[in-house]
Amino acid sequence: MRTQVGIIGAGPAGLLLGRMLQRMGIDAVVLEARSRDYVEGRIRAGLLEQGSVDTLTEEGVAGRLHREGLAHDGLELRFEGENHRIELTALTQKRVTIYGQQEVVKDLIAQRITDGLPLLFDVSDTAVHDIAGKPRITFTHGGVAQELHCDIIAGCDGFHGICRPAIPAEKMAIFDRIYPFAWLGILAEARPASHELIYARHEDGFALATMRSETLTRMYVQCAPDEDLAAWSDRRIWDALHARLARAGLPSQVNEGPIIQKGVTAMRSFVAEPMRYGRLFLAGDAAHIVPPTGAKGMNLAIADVRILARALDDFFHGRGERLMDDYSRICLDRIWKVQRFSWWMTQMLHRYDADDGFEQRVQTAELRYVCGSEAARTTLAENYVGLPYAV
Ligand code: FAS
Ligand code: PHB
Repeated sequence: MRTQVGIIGAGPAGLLLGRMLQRMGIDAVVLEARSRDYVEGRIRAGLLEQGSVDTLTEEGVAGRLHREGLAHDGLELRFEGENHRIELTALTQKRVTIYGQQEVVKDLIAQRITDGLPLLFDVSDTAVHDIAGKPRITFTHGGVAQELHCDIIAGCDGFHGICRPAIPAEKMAIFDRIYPFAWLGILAEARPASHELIYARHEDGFALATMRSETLTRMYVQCAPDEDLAAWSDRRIWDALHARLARAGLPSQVNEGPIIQKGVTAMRSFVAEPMRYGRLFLAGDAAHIVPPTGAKGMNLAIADVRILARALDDFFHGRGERLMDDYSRICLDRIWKVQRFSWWMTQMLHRYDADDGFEQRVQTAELRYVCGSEAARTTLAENYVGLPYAV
């Protein structure tokens, strides 16, 4: 097999890159280890920055997003029983939209299949070769060993993929922070606690009330990093949510209902530099991980592939390799700003067990400052709705 760009991974990064290249007249093959049902059923991110919505709209894959997505103009910070609204749109003239990552993935897969473009599920034994020269991808599909010759390989295979490890360790710098807690997330058939997101800091730990629709609520509670899901009965989860999201003197807003999905998400900040080696380019979680407190993971993947697609457009259409050479630097500028914001939201809102009281007081002071200062609220808002794109 031969193509211009071999894309490994059919998550948001790989699928959106494939769509962008298609519209630029560049051939690509997308290889995915899992089944279509699996990738379309994976519950992950839920919030899209304004830029991500605009990008998906430009790429002609946002029809359902505009019909079913929930646009938000604000979010709520809750601590010490007080509620403080951050007026995102009034401060930035931008909105955020709730639309599950799996819905984005479904829309991109449907578009690629409708267009009859190569997207292979259930591939195995994927390996990259000669990434500094004439790249090849070998893999097994349908029990048959295959070889894909390409000019460029896009490593969109997530944190546990094979592309990042294919870059010689001595050529990479790794930056890694593992937080001393995780999130236990639930999906429940119940009305959301509020029409906007609620980020709550509580002495028992962090909680987040978000949603997927008017009748499907998505909620998270801080838990131990090695939490045993079996230790959290439905009752215990609901009790923790009622307690951590409580407003002084007011009834709980949390609506209970059948929990249809539970999972524990580790909290980590990770960056691999650079994001390119020869003809291999990393994008999305293959290169970086952010704690979900800032709602940035999927949005950062979209920002990466916007730059990669434009770089490959220049390369394949005779406009040179300058953007390819600048790819990593441009991506990393945004990535580290987003890492900072995600780390800042995480350290401001979570309980640190090792704390002797100092961090807890600094957290309270920070939250009070943010809620009391329009400049500070604007800073939070402009990072949350999404920083301007460099390209
Ligand atoms: P992805 O991991 O989505 O996609 C990579 C794809 O590559 C996968 O489909 C995988 O099967 C495939 N692959 C891997 N190895 C392969 C191989 N060898 N050959 C072929 N294919 C291979 N972000 C938020 O903003 N908010 C959240 O609440 C949130 N929750 C999350 C919960 C979990 C459990 C996880 C793991 C992540 C969460 N994230 C969240 C982050 C998440 O949304 C990522 O940022 C997003 O999926 C990044 O997209 P991709 O880079 O495309 O990687
Ligand atoms: C979600 O809706 O899953 C979500 C929203 C905001 C976050 C994290 C997760 O910060």
